[in-house]
Amino acid sequence: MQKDNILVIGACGQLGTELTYELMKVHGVEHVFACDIRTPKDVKHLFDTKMYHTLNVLNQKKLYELIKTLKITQIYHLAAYLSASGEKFPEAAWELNMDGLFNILNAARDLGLRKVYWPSSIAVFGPNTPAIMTPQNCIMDPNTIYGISKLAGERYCEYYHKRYGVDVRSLRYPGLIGWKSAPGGGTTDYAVTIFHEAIKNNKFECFLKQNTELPMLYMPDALRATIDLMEAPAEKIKIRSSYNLAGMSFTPKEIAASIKQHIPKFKMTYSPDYRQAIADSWPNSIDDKVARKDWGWKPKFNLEKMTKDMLENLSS
Ligand code: AKB
Repeated sequence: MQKDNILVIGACGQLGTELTYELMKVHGVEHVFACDIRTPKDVKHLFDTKMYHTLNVLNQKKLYELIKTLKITQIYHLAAYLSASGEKFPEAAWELNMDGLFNILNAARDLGLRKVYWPSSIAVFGPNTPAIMTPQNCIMDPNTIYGISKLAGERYCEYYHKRYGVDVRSLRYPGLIGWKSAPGGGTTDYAVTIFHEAIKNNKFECFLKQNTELPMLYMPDALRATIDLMEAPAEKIKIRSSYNLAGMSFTPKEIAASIKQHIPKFKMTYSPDYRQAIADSWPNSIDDKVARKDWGWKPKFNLEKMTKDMLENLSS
């Protein structure tokens, strides 16, 4: 059987960098291509320039050309503005998040791609969503541009699956935490920066209040969930909007306490900014039983295991 050729769009981001390398382990180095808006010169510390291509996903003509030239059969489309940067640039965020997705869904339909992955987020939920163990289906009233674009995107994914048979799959990521790549523009980013600051300076000023509980997921779990979902037989994928996905939930105070177990001198202060309102509109915890049942999802990391792993890897 012909091997799949994979294109990762938004490959220089927090998830993209790690996912590209994980996909190479599954599909082989020569079958995975990374692209992003940056020039090859700017990303040579991340990728071998032979497998890297500069692409603005809003340029449909170039996107279609690249898919044809590289004989791409699967796309992971990760390029997006996140919640905090989306509030700074709402129009640009809407354009990238929506038109970028349309270009990918249309390419899948027009060029016959085998599969598409597109991430959604807990940002699809809003102030009237049940905040504790948020179910798969419930009131969804996001009040950030990012959340609104992700919710609209979910509806489009389901529509393209039903109407055109596009095999599109998606996960509603919580905040992602990893040590290999830096996040950018998210409300949950504090939970990554805190580790770097704890190691460098033994202190961190958090932009959220101490008791703001949010759902989070450690990167090895996020990578496994993404690849397991994409490798699952199509008939197991019953949800074509996006699956709830959970790892752990914690507050800034709890993650600080967990870090203090390893770095007793660590001190946390709080100076909430505009991101507090975004966090307050999101769930505290997520019920992911549908993902568990449909394709066997199960997280491996809790707060303690993640803290130990993050500190060990960042310190070395
Ligand atoms: C953000 O904080 O915007 C993202 C997300 C939860 O989707 N990490």
